[in-house]
Amino acid sequence: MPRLLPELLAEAGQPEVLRFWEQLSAEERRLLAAELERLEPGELRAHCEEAARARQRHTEPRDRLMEPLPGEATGSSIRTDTESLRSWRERGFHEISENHVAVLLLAGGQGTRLGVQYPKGMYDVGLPSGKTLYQIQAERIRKVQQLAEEKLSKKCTVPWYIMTSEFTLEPTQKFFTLHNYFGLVKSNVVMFEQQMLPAVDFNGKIILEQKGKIAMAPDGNGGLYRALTNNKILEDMDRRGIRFVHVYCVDNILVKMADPAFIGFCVEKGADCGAKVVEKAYPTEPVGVVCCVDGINQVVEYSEVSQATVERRNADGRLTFNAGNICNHFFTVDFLKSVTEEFEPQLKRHVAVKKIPHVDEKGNPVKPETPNGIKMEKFVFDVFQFSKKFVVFEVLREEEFSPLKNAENAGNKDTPSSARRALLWQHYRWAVQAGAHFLDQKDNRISPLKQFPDTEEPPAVCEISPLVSSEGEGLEKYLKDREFRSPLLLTEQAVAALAQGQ
Ligand code: UD2
Repeated sequence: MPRLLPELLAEAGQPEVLRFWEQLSAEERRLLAAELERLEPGELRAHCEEAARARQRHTEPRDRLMEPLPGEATGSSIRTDTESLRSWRERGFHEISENHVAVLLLAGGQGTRLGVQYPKGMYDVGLPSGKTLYQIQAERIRKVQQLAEEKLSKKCTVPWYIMTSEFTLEPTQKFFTLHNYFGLVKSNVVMFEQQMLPAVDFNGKIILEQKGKIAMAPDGNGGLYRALTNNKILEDMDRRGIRFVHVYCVDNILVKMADPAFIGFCVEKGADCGAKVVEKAYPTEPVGVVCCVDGINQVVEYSEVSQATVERRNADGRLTFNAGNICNHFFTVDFLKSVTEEFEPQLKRHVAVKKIPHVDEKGNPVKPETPNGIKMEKFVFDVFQFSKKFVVFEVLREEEFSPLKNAENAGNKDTPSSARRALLWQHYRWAVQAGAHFLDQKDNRISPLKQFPDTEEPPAVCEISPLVSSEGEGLEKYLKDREFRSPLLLTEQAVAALAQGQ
């Protein structure tokens, strides 16, 4: 046994972790030792003790302190005059063309609800093109760079930072290599790893998933701030001259990468932090609500609000807490520096009580039927409380939010098919708005629908490559007054052919 391991574990108050040591193979011992050596004993002890206490702790419900957001903190892509929208977009494109903007993907989650063994970004929701979430996002970055270059006649780069975890780093790297970084320059895609923490039982003891393996979990998407420091990411941003970062989560198929309107809005308002919101679809929708707690604007997560609060309505029938967080955030690099240098240790750890597979005293595997352990997570939005100027930007759900969370089971929302449908409806709308006519099996024109029921398939299948159009712009020249049979796959090659009148 490596000499320091027993000392390390005694100091952390966790000597039992080595109870099966004698039965482990050389390789199992090596892996366990490597995992343990990454953990600092003092921090490990604090983590385990805090987890056990947190289980006992009565979490003070914040409901009675919650108030809806004050109007002046909110901007909107829906309720704003076209001139303001245009000027925000121009400002956003200007910052992009100056190489001031980066995107940062939170991709360290385990995708437990979706039930796949690989990173969610590699998921193919069944689009005609077969594109995965990663490919769609990569192509949207290429397009926003291209649009900024065209508008401001300046070559530019939007670097893509991808936070992974022990579960997702290697497969993500391999996937990007296999696909040649989807046409992006490799050095502009920076992958880094967030920390993992042991899950503990209700007595504060580390759970062994196997005889030689600790049950580890990523430390939540708020692990971002620690990971930025550990991996010197802000230094990398400084070297590139980045000033603004668009942070987003992996599973929203409609995410607008480095959205110029959002970036421009936040910059024009002098914000150091911003969050995009959509109107909540139904009271119990699993999205945090952006609101004001005890005078401070922040997000209260869906798992931490009472049923009565989520169902509260105003006199006009609208939900009182209506601003749904879609995990699309804006930060200035200066603000991220203040968080990593000063505020990160103050971030609250949220407790998740889970069923965690483990081994019993004899080393036999057990799949618990009731919760038996605790995982502690930080949330990415918990830094909003430290902001000097926080703004909220309201966007249209059907244009910007359709998350892939759950496996395809009857009754489930936010599934592969709902994500696929959301994207295909959006592209169908864009095509119809650009003047396209779709034909049915008998070559009759399908009458374009005015209403868009998102539970049904669109009347014609149309998928538009992000390399062709990012928000429905520029399609008239290919589509206006033309007839198409379904499915229409509008790739760069297809539009080149259309441009030549074929
Ligand atoms: C997130 C938001 C919720 C709402 C919803 C919309 C948080 C804490 N909650 O809830 O308010 O906006 O998304 O879809 O942001 N991740 C990591 N490391 C981790 C855990 C998660 O990188 O340790 C990533 C994960 O890969 C994903 C994102 O964070 O891209 C959100 O994680 P989630 O799907 O677990 O969050 P969810 O749906 O509970």
